[in-house]
Amino acid sequence: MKLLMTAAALSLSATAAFADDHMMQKVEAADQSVANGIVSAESITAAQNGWLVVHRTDETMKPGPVVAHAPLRAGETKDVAAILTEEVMPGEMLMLMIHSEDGGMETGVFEYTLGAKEDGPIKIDGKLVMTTITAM
Ligand SMILES: [Cu+2]
Repeated sequence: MKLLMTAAALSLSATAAFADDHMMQKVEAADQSVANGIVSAESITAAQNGWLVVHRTDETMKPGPVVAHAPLRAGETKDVAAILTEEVMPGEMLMLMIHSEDGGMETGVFEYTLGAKEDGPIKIDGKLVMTTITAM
């Protein structure tokens, strides 16, 4: 009986922890070499299936042209890799952003172009969910 109650308490707290994580959408990535043609994020937590979108950016922190994207599942994904479609040189800044799968014509097809609504960025309290890195 005592053991059963302990197990129940453990599973309850595990559920609560998952719920907290689920609400906390985020992108974790570090400065990295992209010489292998890949931009990596160590961990991404998204509320829905969607996309990791990699924009060019600079000190102004405005998202620029898209240079890579990769599909994301709802929940936490470790080690997300996006293939670069353009060359990125050492010292250039990149912005890794969570985009949704909403508003386009097709599910599973990346339809975003800069400024478009299709598969556009998610926002929490009006803020983009993103992080910036510098290519090394
Ligand atoms: Cu974006």
